[in-house]
Amino acid sequence: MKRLLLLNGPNLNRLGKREPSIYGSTTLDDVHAEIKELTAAYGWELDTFQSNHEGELIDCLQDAEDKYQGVVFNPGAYTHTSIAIRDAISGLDVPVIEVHISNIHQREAFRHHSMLAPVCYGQVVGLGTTGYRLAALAFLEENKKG
Ligand code: CA2
Repeated sequence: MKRLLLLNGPNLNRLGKREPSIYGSTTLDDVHAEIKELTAAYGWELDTFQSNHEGELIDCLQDAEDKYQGVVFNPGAYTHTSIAIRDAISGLDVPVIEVHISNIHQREAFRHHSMLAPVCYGQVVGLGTTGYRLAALAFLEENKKG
């Protein structure tokens, strides 16, 4: 069975509970449930993981090797700072799509640059939590083609 990993970085456990004007009112549990339903409709399994700790995210990416057809990853603020996460993605044989709920290009200058985008398969930005769905669909539809 094909498998997708949905990975979220720091503070995203607070999704839907704080700052709804930026991040909306959908919780991370809601996102997990929605993507679970979507992947199941394609006959895929979904694993989810969220951590506020850089090393745990790196461990999770390393463990993803050979287990998944794709990773949908919102790295939170580590997007803009983490060479270590970039190295983990770069050394991984599984494609990663970077997702941002907000439009990072409309926000503070320090959010405009992603350390990770150059080593990711793709990027979805600024479409709210629908971005997770679109990233998952990219893998689901791409793999359907054989
Ligand atoms: O737009 C995104 O998805 C971000 O990855 C979110 C990060 C931010 O540092 C990135 O620049 C863009 C922050 C995640 C914080 O999530 C919260 C959600 C609700 C309430 C408080 C924080």
